[in-house]
Formats: sequence, C-alpha cells, structure tokens
Amino acid sequence: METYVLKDERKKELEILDKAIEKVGRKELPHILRIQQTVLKAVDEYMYKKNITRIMPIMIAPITDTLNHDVEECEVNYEGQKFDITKSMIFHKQVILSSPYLDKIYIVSPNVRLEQEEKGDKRHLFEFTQVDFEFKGADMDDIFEFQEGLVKYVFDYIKKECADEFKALGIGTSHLDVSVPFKRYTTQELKVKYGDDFEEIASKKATQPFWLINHKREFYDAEDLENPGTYKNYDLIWPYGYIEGMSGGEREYKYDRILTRMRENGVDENAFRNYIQLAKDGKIPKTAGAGFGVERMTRFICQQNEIDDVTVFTRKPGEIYLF
Ligand code: ASN
Repeated sequence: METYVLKDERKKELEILDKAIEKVGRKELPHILRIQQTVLKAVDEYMYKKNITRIMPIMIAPITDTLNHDVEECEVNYEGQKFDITKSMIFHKQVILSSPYLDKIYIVSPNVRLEQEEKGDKRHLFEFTQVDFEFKGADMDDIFEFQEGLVKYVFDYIKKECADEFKALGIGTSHLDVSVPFKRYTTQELKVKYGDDFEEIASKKATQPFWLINHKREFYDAEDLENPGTYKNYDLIWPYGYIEGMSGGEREYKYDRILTRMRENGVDENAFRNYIQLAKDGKIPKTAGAGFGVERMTRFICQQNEIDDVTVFTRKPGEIYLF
C-alpha cells in the first residue's frame, strides 16, 4: 500500500516536473526576458545620468521591513545571531543616508516575502526584485517628478529597442505612451467613489498610470502632522487593471515620531533598538523614496495575464516548487 502512495506522489511530482520544464521552454519567455533586461538597462542609465549612487543588495540582516501584512517568517541563524531574509531594504536606505557624503541612492534589491496563497491573486511572487531608491531632503513632489521621468524614459527606451519583441509577443505598445505628470488621487476620494475595491476598479478604468496617495501602513511612512490620520505616502498604479506597481513615502525620521508610530503599530522596540538609537542621536536624515517591482513593471509592459508569467521558475504562492 505504502509503495502505491509513494508511486502516486512520485507520479504527481513528475507531472509538476513536466510543467516546470514547459514553463522554462515557453516561446514567449526569451522576449519577455529581453524586455525585462532592457528595463533594467534603461533604469541604470536613468539613475546614472541623475547621479544616483547604486548600492549592492543586502540579503540577510538583523532587521528588515515590518511590512503592513502578515507573511510567514523566515529566519537564518549565523554565528549565534538571528538574521531575517530581506523583505525590503527600507531601514538600510535610511542608514546609508546617515552618511554626509551620500544623498541619493538606489538598489536593485531582491526581496523574499513568504505570502499566503490567495485565490485569484495575480500580482504576488514570494520572491521578487524591486528597484528601491531613497533621496535625502526630498518630499512627495520630488519623488513623483523623478518617477514620472523614469517611467517615461524606460517606456520610450523599450519602444525603441524592443520592437521585435513586441511583434513576437503579438502586442502593441500604445499602453506605453504615457503623459506626465500622472494624475493624483487620494485613497479616501477613490473609496467614496468606488467602495472597498477602489484600487482595482480605478486601475481597470484608467488608461494612464496614476498616483494613489495616503495609505495607513508601516510606521516608517510619515504621518501628515497638519492632518493627523493621513499619511505622506503613495503608490503608483498601473492602468488597465494591472494595479499597484510601486510604493513609497516621506519617512518618519525624528526619534519621538518613530517611537510614537512604532507603538501605534505594535513594533518590537527591542529588535529595533539600534535603529531607534540612531534616531535618538539625530542620525537618521529626512528622506523620501520608493521601490517599484521589476517583475510587475515587466508584466505591465508585456501585458501578461499574471505576474508568474514573467518568471522562469514559478514563485507564485501556493504551488509546489521543484527548482
Ligand atoms: N520599498 C518601499 C519603500 O521605499 C518599501 C517596501 O517595499 N515595502 O517605501
């Protein structure tokens, strides 16, 4: 009996193996990957021209992003110390900018977030890469202008460089004809208009990317003290139903504000004691920044049904993984 079960399980596994190899062998894949490669090339060029310093990613660290939703924990023990696997480099970005010699930085940053499986979810991978940037002294308007310039630069570049790829994928490029500045909406106004699913509905109706401002989320995004309960943070929403593609904010950087927000959010202060110490010593500067998902941008550009369509190996939550 036992051997039958084993055989059955093995049979299932071999079917999954076939599927995994079919996924690697899709004829669309090289075109999608070429477009993604061109995105990264254009991003690097844009950053280089703007004199933004590229930092190499950190993959494990004693602190990482607290996130605003639950994911499974994954810790690593090394030399008697506990490390988390990077969920985002938000705190590293702030610490890097404590240097008097660095003002603007970015990282092509791999992130691991062990998301729960959700039915119909087309936009999460449990590991992905974001282009994560942070600027000293910047505010929301600076980030909007910067990112609008980046999106336009990347899309114009792709249209020029990747005509053959779009032809091979059988899609046009009119969704990449963006006009800046992008429209700005607050979460409150769209909620009144469309109800709880406002992000998805507004994205489906839109034909241009737009900003969605004011989200109640992680402690490090700055609260607007002139309008308590509202926040100086933002998402960039891709149109045609592709939803969130980037998020960021002005940051809390003052000791008392960081502590207040941590306490409101129930963050473990002991785990963050060295970060808090830096804030107490006035070493965390005023900054703003954001990060956009590379695979999400690729999915939008290539008009793929779901985010896992742009990966070589499946990283969709809830699957069985062989590689
Ligand atoms: N990169 C984002 C930011 O800069 C944070 C995140 O990925 N959760 O705000």
